[in-house]
Amino acid sequence: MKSISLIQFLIEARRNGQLNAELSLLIEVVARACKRIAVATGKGALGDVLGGAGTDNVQGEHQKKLDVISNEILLEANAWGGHLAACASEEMEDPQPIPDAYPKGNHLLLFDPLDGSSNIDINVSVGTIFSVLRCPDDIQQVETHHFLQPGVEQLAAGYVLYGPRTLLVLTFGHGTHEFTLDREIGSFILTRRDIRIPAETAEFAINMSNQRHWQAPMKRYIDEVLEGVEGPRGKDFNMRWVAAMVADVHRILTRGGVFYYPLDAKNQAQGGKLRLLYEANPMAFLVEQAGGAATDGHQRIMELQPTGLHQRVPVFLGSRDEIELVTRYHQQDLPAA
Ligand code: AFP
Repeated sequence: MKSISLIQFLIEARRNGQLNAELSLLIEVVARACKRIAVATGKGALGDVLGGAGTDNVQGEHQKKLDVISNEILLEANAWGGHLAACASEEMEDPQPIPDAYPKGNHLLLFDPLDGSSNIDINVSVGTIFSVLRCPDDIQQVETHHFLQPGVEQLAAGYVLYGPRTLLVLTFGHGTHEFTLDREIGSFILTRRDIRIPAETAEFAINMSNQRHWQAPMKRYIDEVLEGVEGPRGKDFNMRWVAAMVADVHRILTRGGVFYYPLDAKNQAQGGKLRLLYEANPMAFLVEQAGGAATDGHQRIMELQPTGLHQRVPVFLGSRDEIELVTRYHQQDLPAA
């Protein structure tokens, strides 16, 4: 079978009018930066990159050395490319404008440089998540509010999964596609075109240790699922939880399933656990483009109007039938927060 590299794939998409040259080059720059992150994560103790950085990020979470390294790699790679007006990251309180020394473009890039970083030290999968927005025209200086666009405005989104294989999963609104890094030649090669998520599933992902903190609709849904073949659902379910959203979403894009991080008594004050702009929205875009669904329990994630750069939301995504059911339980129980 003739292999298609990421660059060839993007050139074809440009010829088909699916994306413009600037966006295509921006995706290439992000992919190239992620190859460097893959090398850093792969070195582990040999590269002195394990353990804490001794600092906290804007969310008050302890940063790992690799969180900081990955953030710097993405910032540096994107600063000079000429395709961006500014970047925003989980690791930085405010957006970072492109330095004056470099040409500026008309895109905004948001990223979680290393999602699931508590997995790093135990050698389990982690990933980078990114989202691309258009920068409004005639902006002298990019400010936080320019990033506060609903997910339906995303031009592209994707993640890179650093696992046994390094994979890039990408959408620019024309399906969701997977590329595998061929480490010998250093290129991402198309390995799945137009991924589809089955509408039905019997596999769910949730952190069950939070069960006693959940709201009534979540408790009801999981209680029914756990009753298996004897319960109202009439079938046995299986559970998986990697604790790195990228890996859990990748499983869903491979064999179906659902991922839940609901509102609970512990995260209620913050509005949820996962970040809207650089976790929930890009994942929702990828999942919807593969035929799945993504809600906050009440409405489509991609239609939420963001109110803050680091805003958190409840997340329910994956196989469509299951997401519709769990969303219906929430809608019947409570008005949207
Ligand atoms: P970290 O990047 O701090 O490890 O958080 C990962 C994450 O944001 C997401 O990738 C996981 O799905 C989720 O948090 C895991 O949360 P719990 O630790 O509460 O299970």
